[in-house]
Amino acid sequence: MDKNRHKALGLSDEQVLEMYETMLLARRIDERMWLLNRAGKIPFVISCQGQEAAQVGAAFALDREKDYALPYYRDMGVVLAFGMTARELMLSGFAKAEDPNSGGRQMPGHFGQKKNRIVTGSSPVTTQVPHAVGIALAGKMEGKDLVTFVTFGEGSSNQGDFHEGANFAGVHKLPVIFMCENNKYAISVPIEKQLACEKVSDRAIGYGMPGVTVDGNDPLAVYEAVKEAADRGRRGEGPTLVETVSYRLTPHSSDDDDRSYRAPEEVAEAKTKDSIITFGAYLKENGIMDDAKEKEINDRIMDLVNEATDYAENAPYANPEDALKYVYAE
Ligand SMILES: Cc1ncc(C[n+]2csc(CCOP(=O)(O)OP(=O)(O)O)c2C)c(N)n1
Ligand SMILES: [Mg+2]
Repeated sequence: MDKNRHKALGLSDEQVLEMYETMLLARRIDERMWLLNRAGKIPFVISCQGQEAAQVGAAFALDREKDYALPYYRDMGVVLAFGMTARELMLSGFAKAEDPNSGGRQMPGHFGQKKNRIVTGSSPVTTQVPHAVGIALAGKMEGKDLVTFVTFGEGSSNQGDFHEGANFAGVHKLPVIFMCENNKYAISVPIEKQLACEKVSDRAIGYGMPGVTVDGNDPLAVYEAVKEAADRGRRGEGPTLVETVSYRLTPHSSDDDDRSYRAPEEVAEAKTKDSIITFGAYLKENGIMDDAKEKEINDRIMDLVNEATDYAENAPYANPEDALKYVYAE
């Protein structure tokens, strides 16, 4: 990466350090969740690993006081940047009553937190896309200065919901940012078997919006693309499709064994481009972080993860009679 690229984008040293810390926090929470799952303490993990740079780079380009996020299950980096805490994510992992996402009733990864404008989603993939379009329409009708940011995987970009949502947003010039986190697999299906076009972003032209593909391991490239999309949306010029290309570094979920469909060498090769390493190196090259600072950040993050784990493990479960809460009118 070129020197001081962040300055040209209007980002301060403090802001890029905060981006790095958010990426690292997401990674360390995720790693802890795998350990807890293998120890039989939490039921399920679906990872952000390999996608932190895309998630955090994008979130930092938004107005996190006003804009709406409609994340998909891997977006730990997005929700942390929007204000969800390590403790709250761990409460969801342990399925405890105090989990703000669903009171421990949904699987982990079903993010939702009203105060931070993180809109809850459903398990069928891509259903969040029409919701994002609807919120953008409501914002436009009410004259509000808001952009909606919705993410999904590349496999999910084949679902009708994506095409219907993109078309409606294109026709009505709604301020929606469609961000496809292309991690090259949809469970066991590789990208070559998912799309007949070369890029997911090629689909944008069909809906009258710009489509760009950027390096999903580079948080600054994603920041730049999403910032431009947000500015466009705020100017009333309509939606944008951003595709971030990275790689899913873990199996699909804690219930998947990826050795049955991809070579370990392929995963090892992808790990050499891990954004936690490459963005850390960028910060060091630019004199923003040194070894001592890196250790201080790591120690602080591990303290947070430990505290969150202990708190969530000891927190009470929901009462059985709360299972139907909010399902029917109270
Ligand atoms: C409508 C629907 N079909 C199938 C599934 C099962 N499913 C869950 S995740 C997934 C793969 C999605 O792949 P992709 O969109 O590339 O996202 P990734 O998991 O790779 O981030 C599938 C098929 C589902 N949840 N919803
Ligand atoms: Mg995928």
